[in-house]
Amino acid sequence: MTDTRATHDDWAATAHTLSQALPYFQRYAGATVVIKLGGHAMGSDEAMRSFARDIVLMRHVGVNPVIVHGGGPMINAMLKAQGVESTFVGGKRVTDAATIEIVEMVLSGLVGKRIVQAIQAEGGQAVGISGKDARLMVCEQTDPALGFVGTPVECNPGFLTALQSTRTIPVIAPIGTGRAGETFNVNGDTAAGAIAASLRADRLLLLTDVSGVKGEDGEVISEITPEAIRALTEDGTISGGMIPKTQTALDAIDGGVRAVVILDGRVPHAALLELYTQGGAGTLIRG
Ligand code: X2W
Repeated sequence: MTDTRATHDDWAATAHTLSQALPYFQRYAGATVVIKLGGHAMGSDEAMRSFARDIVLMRHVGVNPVIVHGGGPMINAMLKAQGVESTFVGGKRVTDAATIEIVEMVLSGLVGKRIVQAIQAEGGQAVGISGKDARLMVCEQTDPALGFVGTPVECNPGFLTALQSTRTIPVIAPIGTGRAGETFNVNGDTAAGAIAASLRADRLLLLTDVSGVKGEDGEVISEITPEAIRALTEDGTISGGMIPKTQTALDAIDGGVRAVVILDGRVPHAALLELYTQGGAGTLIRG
């Protein structure tokens, strides 16, 4: 026999949680939230299902979610299988002609469509595109030494707003087009920051594999200003792989994004925790 009292208590807790979330549902109704899903945060099929469910829930309560994904580990695996060597300089993959083909195939073909399928399995509607589609992200070469690595110089988000009117969730691979029709590989965080700025997004959530920006005491800082980030970077407290993320955050805020959150995408329901609970998650950066 099932313990109906325990079940009833569980239901009561769920109803309480839903009720508590009302002010947050109201606050973010109509907001544009760009979510960068890094390859390291994608994990298992179960984690993907849970992420997709959270995105569909956000859409359902009136948020306009825009997904920009990475896929570094998946690119590495495919390059290895094809016997193509790969190196990184300053956090960016040196991308020659053979590499860019594989990068585009993996990001636009495999990773993006996996996310689209996951969202649709939860009852949402999504389309997978890259920065090439509708000239969403026009790039210039970042540095000749990096080959086909691009820096976004112009974003045309009109197509994304058109998708919003049909409640369709865009899933964007960080591939850009050059003015002469080249294909560029763009760091996923950089792409998410540029797209969020072009949309003047209310939030940019960077779902990573770290819990947030850590201070001198090694503890995650829950809220920080751009000035404090600059100071912590100068004194070496913020270092290594965190620098491209904090730089993306600063650029996004300069570009008109209201706030950026760096958080651990491996934590179940990370995006919901951030938007719909008082505690939030990770590090909030606000100008
Ligand atoms: C990245 C694009 C994918 C990415 C790469 O080739 O790995 C550059 O380095 P994560 O999972 O977000 O790291 N591009 C230029 O950023 O993936």
